[in-house]
Amino acid sequence: MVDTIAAIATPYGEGGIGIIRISGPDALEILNKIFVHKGNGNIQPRYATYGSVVDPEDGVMIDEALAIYMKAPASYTAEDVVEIQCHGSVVSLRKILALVLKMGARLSEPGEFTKRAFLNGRIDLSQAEAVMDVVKAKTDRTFDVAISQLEGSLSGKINEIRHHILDLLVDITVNIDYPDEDIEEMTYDQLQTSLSLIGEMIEKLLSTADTGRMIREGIRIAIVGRPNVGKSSLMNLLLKESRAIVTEIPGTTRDTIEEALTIRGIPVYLIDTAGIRQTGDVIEQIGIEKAKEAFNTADYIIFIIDASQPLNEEDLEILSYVNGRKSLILLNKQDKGNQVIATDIANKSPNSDIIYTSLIRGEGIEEIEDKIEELVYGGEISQEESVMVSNVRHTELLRKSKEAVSDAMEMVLRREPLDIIEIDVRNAYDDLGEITGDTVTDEILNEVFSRFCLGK
Ligand SMILES: Nc1nc2c(ncn2[C@@H]2O[C@H](COP(=O)(O)OP(=O)(O)OP(=O)(O)O)[C@@H](O)[C@H]2O)c(=O)[nH]1
Ligand SMILES: [Mg+2]
Repeated sequence: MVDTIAAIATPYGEGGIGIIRISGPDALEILNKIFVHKGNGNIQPRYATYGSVVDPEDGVMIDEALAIYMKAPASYTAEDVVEIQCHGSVVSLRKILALVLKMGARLSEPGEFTKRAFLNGRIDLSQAEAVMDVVKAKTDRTFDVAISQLEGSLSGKINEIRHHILDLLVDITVNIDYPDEDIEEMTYDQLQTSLSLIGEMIEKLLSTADTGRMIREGIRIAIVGRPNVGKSSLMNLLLKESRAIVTEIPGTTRDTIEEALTIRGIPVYLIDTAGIRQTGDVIEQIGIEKAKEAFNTADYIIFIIDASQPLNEEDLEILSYVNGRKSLILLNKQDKGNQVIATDIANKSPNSDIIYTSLIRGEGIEEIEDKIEELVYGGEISQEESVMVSNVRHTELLRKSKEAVSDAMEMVLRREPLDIIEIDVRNAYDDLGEITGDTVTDEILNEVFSRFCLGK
């Protein structure tokens, strides 16, 4: 027995309109009890009807509203859905919701509308997850990836791979069950070919995971260096506003400053830090500890050196930590002279990119943004790549599936019996099924939908 759920679907606050959403077998009946329409006739599916919401017990009108009825299965949840559009007032929305609940609906849990859409087979699990990504997207690029997943791009790819695995499973099973029949015998060579093809397909999807994660979740970039090299100047330039205090006094920034911004469609959390040096100042010392913490937890480091002066010990010490991290080194203050050149530091942190900048003149910002873009797209994945794995849950399942394929491959090479190989192939199939929700436990479902907002 499915009950009828309701929730306020629009954000809490003032707005032109607000929407209460009802889904379930009693949705229309509840609407009819509380809605008095101005015209004649009944509420028609897919028409907006103007009227007012009235408490049937005392006849008191709550608000003017438009009611829209979407008849099952042509609705978001594939159940009967009613939306009541009233004024975007917290009071009106709360009162109407209370009335709807009094008429027999239950307050929905977070994500329950979307969960029903999934349970009723209208969308698969990865599409349901994409709904929340669409709602939460802060940049164009994040939004594009989420929309494409919602449209089923990832599901399509996963189903294609699962189809290949299923074909293989059928062949294996037939060979196990009817070894003596006159069917084409499965050779280990054939198995090997199929498994490596499947492995490659999974690998190709996995190769988009880093980029996908960064686009979905954003990247944390820490700006570090000794005092007075231009860290706060960079922060302000990238933010295009005067957020951090910039002075010629070393030790100006004492606390870490974190700001969210968008660079070329990528969500970025930028952290300006206190200049790292030996100091007796207690406050500055705490700031430096925080700077080190930001350094340790960042995805990407921008290390600034004042190139108008020779490298000092502090620079060299920071450089030794930068080495091995994904990082960009700026040789700043080019306008004031050039005491440090790329070759002086290249061997001390061979994998860092190095750029010459004059932040006071705003020179080098384009190149810095280029590097951030490169970091995210890795040079291999194009901006237009449509199928991208962005969700950590999906990435983990793809990895598990890939491992199962590798295990199966190992067994094939060792010429193990088919029924043993079959177990791993089946695992690979089920792992991918967890992405689309074909093979999924209630626990996972609850976990996924608990992260949704109310009314979605
Ligand atoms: N000539 C020159 N001066 C610069 C450049 N970049 C920054 N400065 C100046 O250097 C001084 C320090 O800049 P900040 O951005 O405050 O440096 P910081 O690294 O944040 O310093 P702390 O917060 O003290 O660690 C300011 O006077 C800036 O105007 C540059 O490219 N050339
Ligand atoms: Mg500063």
